[in-house]
Amino acid sequence: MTIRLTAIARMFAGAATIAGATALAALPAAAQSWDMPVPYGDNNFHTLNHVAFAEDVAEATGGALTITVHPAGSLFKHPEIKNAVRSGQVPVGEFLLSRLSNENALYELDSVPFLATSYDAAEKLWEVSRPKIEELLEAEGLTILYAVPWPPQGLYADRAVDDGSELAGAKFRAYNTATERLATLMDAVPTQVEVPDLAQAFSTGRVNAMITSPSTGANTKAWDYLSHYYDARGWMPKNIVVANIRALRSLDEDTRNAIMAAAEAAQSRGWEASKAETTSKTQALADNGITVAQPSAALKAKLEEVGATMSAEWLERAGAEGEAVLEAFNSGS
Ligand code: PCA
Repeated sequence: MTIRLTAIARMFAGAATIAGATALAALPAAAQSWDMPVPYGDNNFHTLNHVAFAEDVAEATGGALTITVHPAGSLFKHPEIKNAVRSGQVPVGEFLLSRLSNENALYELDSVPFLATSYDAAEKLWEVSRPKIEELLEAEGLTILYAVPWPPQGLYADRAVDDGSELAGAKFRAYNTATERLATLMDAVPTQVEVPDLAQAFSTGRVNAMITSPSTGANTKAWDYLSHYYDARGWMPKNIVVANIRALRSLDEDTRNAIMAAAEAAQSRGWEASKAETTSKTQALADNGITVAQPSAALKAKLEEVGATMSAEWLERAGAEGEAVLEAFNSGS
């Protein structure tokens, strides 16, 4: 996975000219510090990847730029992070890309069930959808630093689920519009809960089922309140790290280059970490007493039926633009 440097170079062409014409540009830049709000906890592989990114930047710039990662929505809550970066309250931040689905259906493509369920497919999906997503974010003054998928999404419940009917009426934890819709189509009742609030929501009975990764299940000790995990491999939603373009432009060129190089490394490291988590965290669920199983043929059929409905609904919302991206995804493989 590589960051497309051409787009970045284009973005900064103007800034370089202005800086070059200024005597001040020759002065050494004062040390700067950036705050980076992220939604997930400090034991999560995405968060650990951001910490390594920050370390890389500090090292490459000789301490000229230090980035402080604020985990678990501690600086800004998840729903506020994108706007905090857009408005310049913070220069950089992370969020789940598909949370922006109400702004444009393309943001939600990675959460359409059974479209891309392997890392290779997820990579291709990102390649074909990235240019449009980049354009949409740039129009808001944001640039993409890196994007990393969660491991494939599986079904957790406090009961055995043999054909899906067991979930009728269950309180189903959702993390975006797509998981809300999925819950409704499974005849369950969706409730949005952020990961930092998950353990409490389960232990107080606010929810009793969810679809998420083995990582999130293990990070939140799902074995304390859930009994079954079905490795359904439904989709692989991505977290995205964006920076405010004005904030990037305010840095000298060396510092900017250090950020872009560290971002490229973070993207590769993140995808590898995600792959490793798929195995290690599924094992952790089993080791801690969760019944880990493949979905039955009936459950699979039910999930696929729900997925087909959601794909059709997505296409309708995404229109010709979405269709073109989907065609590119389906071609040549
Ligand atoms: N974990 C996040 C998003 C997808 C995932 O695997 C969550 O459960 O909110």
